[in-house]
Amino acid sequence: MTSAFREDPYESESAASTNPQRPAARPMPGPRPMPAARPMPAAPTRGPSADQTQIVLVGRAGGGKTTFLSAILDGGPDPDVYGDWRAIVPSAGSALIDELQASVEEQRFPTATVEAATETWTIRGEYRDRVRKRILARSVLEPGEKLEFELVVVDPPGGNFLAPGTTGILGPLADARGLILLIDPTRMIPAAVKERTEPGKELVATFRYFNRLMRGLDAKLAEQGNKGRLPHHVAVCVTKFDDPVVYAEARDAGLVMMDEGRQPTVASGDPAKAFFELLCRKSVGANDARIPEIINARFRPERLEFHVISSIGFYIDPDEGFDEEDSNNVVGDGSIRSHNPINVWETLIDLYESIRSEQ
Ligand SMILES: Nc1nc2c(ncn2[C@@H]2O[C@H](COP(=O)(O)OP(=O)(O)O)[C@@H](O)[C@H]2O)c(=O)[nH]1
Ligand SMILES: [Mg+2]
Repeated sequence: MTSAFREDPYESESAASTNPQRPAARPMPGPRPMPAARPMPAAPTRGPSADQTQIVLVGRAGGGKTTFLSAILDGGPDPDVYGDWRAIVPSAGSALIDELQASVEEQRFPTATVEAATETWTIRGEYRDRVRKRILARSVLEPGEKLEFELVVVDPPGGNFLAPGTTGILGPLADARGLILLIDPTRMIPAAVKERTEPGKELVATFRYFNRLMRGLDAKLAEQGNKGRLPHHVAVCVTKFDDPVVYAEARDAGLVMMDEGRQPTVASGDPAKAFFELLCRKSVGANDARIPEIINARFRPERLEFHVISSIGFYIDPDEGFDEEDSNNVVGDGSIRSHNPINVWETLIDLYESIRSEQ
């Protein structure tokens, strides 16, 4: 493929990631670390639904926004670590919810978003009872805390991020407390880009989406009187980790470990950040190498989090468990074999907690 990048945002998306190349086996280090302990908050003083935390998903066309939402709708986080959480959608339903539900039931990816959807979901959670050590070395069981917040779901076609000033998305983005910034590695890793780009089509560089979004957001907030860095809490997420090309890249960089023996993962925090930086540095789009430094300059470092996620996860055989030789979760026509999302709910809850810790 040539290195020319085109302006048209609506490049075609390959439906399935089916790379026949199998990565070589390599031993993986120990179990997943527990997330850093958060201070136990005092009993909430406000009514549960008073929390209007707005979190918005941001990412290029085909980057995995809608599929991320289907994993939120269809699942929950690891209950041993996070307790019980679920998403409650408006009872009136919507075209987006219908499509997400149909895609889950039919074990396929949601269809490409054509019309921007903006709706509010309620995220409700209850942490497990926690054992706390008190003075005099006595262990005390504290009841798990109940939480509820609003997730403002803005799911525009990714192309809207190329012209943010005219497509009405800057308002919700400027109002949001949290951004989930999806980075699609299959539009960066040369082998993946080559495999997926149709002849005659050129790739819109990730940097173009990112740069226009940043400039638009900066301008909008400056109009509202913001000085200095952007105020958002940001979860930077490398998506599609289950894709064989993406997995191989992370594994070859020595960043993969087994998640409690279940399936491979890249730990959130420094390892995920290292993978994100490596992808930007090696990307087919030379300008993508600048994305990490721009993120560091635009947002406050203590409000940045890094995750490597997959909205579908790897294929896990119900009897045999994970087998690298048979781990491709997307087959043939784009059917999804099993539902094992990695770090999707965890990203959402961690981001919410990061916002809440400053409220
Ligand atoms: N392997 C894999 N592919 C994914 C994943 N999420 C999205 N995709 C692929 O990317 C395509 C676009 O995803 P979508 O969620 O519609 O992206 P959006 O345009 O950002 O909403 C899907 O049709 C899938 O082919 C994932 O977690 N794993
Ligand atoms: Mg979409």
